[in-house]
Amino acid sequence: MKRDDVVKDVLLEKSQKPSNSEGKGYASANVALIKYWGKRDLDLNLPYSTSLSISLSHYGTQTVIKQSTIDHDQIFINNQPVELDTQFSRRLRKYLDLFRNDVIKFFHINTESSVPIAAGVASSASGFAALVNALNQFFGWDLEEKYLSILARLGSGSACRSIWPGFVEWQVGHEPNGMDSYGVPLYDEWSEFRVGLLLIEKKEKPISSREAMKRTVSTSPFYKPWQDHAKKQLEEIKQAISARNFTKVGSIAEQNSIGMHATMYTSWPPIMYSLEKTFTLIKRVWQLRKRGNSIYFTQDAGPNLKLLFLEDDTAIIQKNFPGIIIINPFTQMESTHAK
Ligand code: 2P0
Repeated sequence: MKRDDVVKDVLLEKSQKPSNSEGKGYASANVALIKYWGKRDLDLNLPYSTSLSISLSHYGTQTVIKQSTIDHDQIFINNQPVELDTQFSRRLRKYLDLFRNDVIKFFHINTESSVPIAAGVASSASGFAALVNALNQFFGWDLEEKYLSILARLGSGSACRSIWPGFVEWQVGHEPNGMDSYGVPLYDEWSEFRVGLLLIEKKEKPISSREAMKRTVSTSPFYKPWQDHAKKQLEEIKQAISARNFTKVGSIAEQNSIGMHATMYTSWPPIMYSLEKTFTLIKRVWQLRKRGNSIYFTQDAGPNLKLLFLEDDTAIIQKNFPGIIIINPFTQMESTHAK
């Protein structure tokens, strides 16, 4: 099953002609508490297991798309033109190939992001989800969120969770075409829940998630046990979220993340996204826990850490982690603009 076939299935008889002169879309970044790591289908970004994330409200990507007035794509980041042969542009243009037609051959895109690109802070997730939202408005597809999620997944797996705010479960699905593998919101509001972003390094990562996942699945002897454990963790964390049991949510998320990094470290050749600073900060989290503070961390495919804590611990967090960006995932979004 190819990506083009999935797009055809999703769009069916939808118009190829844009309904609007431009389309705008916003999507939050998301942080996985139960991680997606490993694809059963590399083309369709279908995962081996269900993952669960929290979307980061104002922290995300805003994209505006329209028809290009010249005979190639025009890509801008924060209104600055980007070369078409960079890794970023090539990936984007390949994705846009799925949506070119007789009417629209080339696109003009401006994307503004509060998320550093490719530093393990889910920039591709908010980026592709925002792009799908923008395309939906531009073409006037009026798609159900389930289908927006499927289209976003074709750009980047984790993007399918960024279609919704709050806690989102990306269901693994079983169909070969992936039509049952998309994000579903949990609808659990938790106003005291906080995520802190510790940006250690903003540079591009040394190995892409895609390559790292492939290597982990094919070489780590601990991949399968981690997956089996993650299934239990998923059920436990969902119960803990609905019971607002923060200690349980934090400890399951931290264990799941450490387990994922252990599968990478036990791959061959080994993969390690952490830098020395990452370990220093992890130890600081553990010290604070020893002192009785309910603070946990999770780490994605990069050296940066995301801290999980409750509102009451904000002052302690700020004192111990100067420069941390604190996000309230359940704050009301007044506008769709990235801040
Ligand atoms: C996640 N990560 O669940 C996991 C945890 C990083 C570690 O999803 O190849 O950019 O585009 O499907 O989604 C990062 O991988 O990978 C990721 P692709 P993606 O958030």
